[in-house]
Amino acid sequence: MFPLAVVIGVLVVSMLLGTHVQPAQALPAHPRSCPEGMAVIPGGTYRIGAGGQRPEEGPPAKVRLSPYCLATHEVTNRQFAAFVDATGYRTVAERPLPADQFPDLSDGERAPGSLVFRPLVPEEPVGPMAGWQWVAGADWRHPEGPGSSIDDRLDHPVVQVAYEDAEAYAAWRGAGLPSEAQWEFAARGGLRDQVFGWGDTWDVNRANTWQGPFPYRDSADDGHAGTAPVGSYAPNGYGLYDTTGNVWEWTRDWFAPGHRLLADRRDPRLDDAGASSDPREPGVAKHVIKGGSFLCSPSYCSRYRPAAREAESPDTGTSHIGFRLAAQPLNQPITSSL
Ligand SMILES: [Ca+2]
Ligand SMILES: [Ca+2]
Repeated sequence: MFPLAVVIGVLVVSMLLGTHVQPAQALPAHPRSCPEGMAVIPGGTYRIGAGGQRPEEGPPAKVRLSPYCLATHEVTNRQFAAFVDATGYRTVAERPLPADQFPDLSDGERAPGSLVFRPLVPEEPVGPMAGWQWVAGADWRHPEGPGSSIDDRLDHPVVQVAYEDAEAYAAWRGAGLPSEAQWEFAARGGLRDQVFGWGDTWDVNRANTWQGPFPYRDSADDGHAGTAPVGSYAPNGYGLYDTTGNVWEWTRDWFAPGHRLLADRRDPRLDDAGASSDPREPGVAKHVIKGGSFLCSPSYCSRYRPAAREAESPDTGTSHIGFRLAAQPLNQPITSSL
């Protein structure tokens, strides 16, 4: 122990010199900050995935993340419209299929369009498409096809965007898309190994999902059938909205069953399309989507859990997939995956 007089002497000298005694764990000189509309996600070590749920989610694997920024909201129709107005960008769903790649299709079959969900009528059998159908003329401005509109949905998440559409928007904003590991860590909201983004108990009022018999009738007990305006439900512990439900969200990772390829790595991501595999459709490289949507019900998919994941073809826009942006902290050296 130092004599009290010596300690006091050091403090006095420090004050005279305009300095102060540093605590053992000094705070960063410049606290991390993020671009407007994004939250600081502190990073750390966690277990991605879950055991005892669906086979593609497990077993859990330890990964480590550097700090990063993630948008607090899904990208809205209003934001995507500003991008299209500024750049003239045409989404994948607005382009006809190229004749040289699809020579066996008629002009009508190559017409622009996208996948749209429509509830089945009572007694209608649930086929493999479970209510999904290809609709010519469906695109981000007409999410359910000709006659539908986003005029009263400008603050809803944009949908009918393929992966390259999400990438193009992100590049225009000077941002990127999150890796699966980043997306899941953020969706957990600071909790560890819990089932939902707020704890272990399901709460229908915490997110926009589906209630009632899927794919027949959504009773909308949560207040919304179809998409909801972003931010309609309580945020998670990191201030992120709609990481549970509303619309699925693209991540930059290619899909492979389980997390073996990410295990024990720092800022892991699966960038190799050749490593992608979906047992249901071998040979087709797909991206990971996360968070579930307004179509997820406890009886049918439950994929609104942070650990849940789905594989989606990058050229597929649908009426329940959107995205959110990620970025590096503004005043940090570039160390991680964005
Ligand atoms: Ca709902
Ligand atoms: Ca979402």
